[in-house]
Amino acid sequence: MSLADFTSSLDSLLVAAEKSLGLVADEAGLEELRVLYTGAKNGQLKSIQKGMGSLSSDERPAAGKKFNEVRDSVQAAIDNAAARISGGSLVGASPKSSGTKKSVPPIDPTLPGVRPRLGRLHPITQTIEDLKEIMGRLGFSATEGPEIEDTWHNFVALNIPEDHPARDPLDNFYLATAGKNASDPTALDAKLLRSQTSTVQIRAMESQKPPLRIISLGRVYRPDEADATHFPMFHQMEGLWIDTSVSMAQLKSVLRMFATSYLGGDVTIRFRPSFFPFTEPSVEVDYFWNDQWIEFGGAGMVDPNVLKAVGYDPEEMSGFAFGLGVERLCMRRYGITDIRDLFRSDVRFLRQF
Ligand code: FA5
Repeated sequence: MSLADFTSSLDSLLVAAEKSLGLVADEAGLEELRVLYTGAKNGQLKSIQKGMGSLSSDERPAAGKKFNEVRDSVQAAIDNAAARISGGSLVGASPKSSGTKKSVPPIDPTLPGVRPRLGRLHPITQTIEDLKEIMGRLGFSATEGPEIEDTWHNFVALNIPEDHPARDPLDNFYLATAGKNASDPTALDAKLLRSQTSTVQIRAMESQKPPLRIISLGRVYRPDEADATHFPMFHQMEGLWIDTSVSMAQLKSVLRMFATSYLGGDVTIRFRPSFFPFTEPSVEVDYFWNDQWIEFGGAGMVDPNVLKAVGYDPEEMSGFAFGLGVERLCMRRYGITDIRDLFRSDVRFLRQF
């Protein structure tokens, strides 16, 4: 066989294939034509391909190129016929898609689309936004402080002396920072992950003149063992109101108003006498839920020593401060009974809120 004969057999085959495939009307007929032209054993393409063996080695590259072109065109005609029979169309089908025996599924434009799944804010983020909104209405503006703190802001300025158990390395995440104070938690510039947002009280008073009415929401860290109401990383909302005559009665009213706004008018809260080095007198605040009292915060009148540490005059200024557990508030609001569920990153759980 000459190259010319080889080429003309392929041209004739393609003309016949395109004609018959353009007319075929059902799947059975299409299958017959597919076997006739491209059948692996006795298909017409196969038998013409065998003729390549009798061509000279100079002619073979051109013959192979021609063969591939015709084979791809036949396959494209088969694919188009399949799409036509099943009611779809092959938009942009390329001859390179040869080899597939499957027909392209028809497109039904009347079917509803696939609804994209919308993301949502984590319940703690939602809670933080809600708390800011409520406290904003009570006249508190939001401010922020760093999560890596020094011992001055986390302890010393808050009237927590060097020998106080709250400063114990076992109760805090001190950082192994480079420098001479790396291993000395008593140094004023030793660094730790803040254990409370009360640090931001100090930062706010250091940088602003009174009167002051701020809140600060953010993460805090303690090496607490995780259980249903404790987690080693959690969030607090700090509040601070400093003015010439702020009273404990105002503190209680603000916390009561806040609790009924966020948790609902039927929530029962109570104040218990307590102790914090940076407030005097001090209270802890509980809500009643599922037959028990659960503590959700600490509060009190800012200790004069704290006012002195930031350069305020305790004879002129007074104030109250509070620090509330954001998770405990979120749990009561949404009926979450185990804090750990908030941090398992299980979208099936988180999608509910
Ligand atoms: C404090 O952290 C004080 N800084 C609060 C304060 C601020 C008092 C201003 C006075 C003036 P306490 O350690 O009790 O207090 O923590 C406050 C709240 O954080 C707790 O009531 C609780 O709701 C929450 N909390 C404490 N530890 C955890 C924990 N491991 N996991 C989740 N929430 C916690």
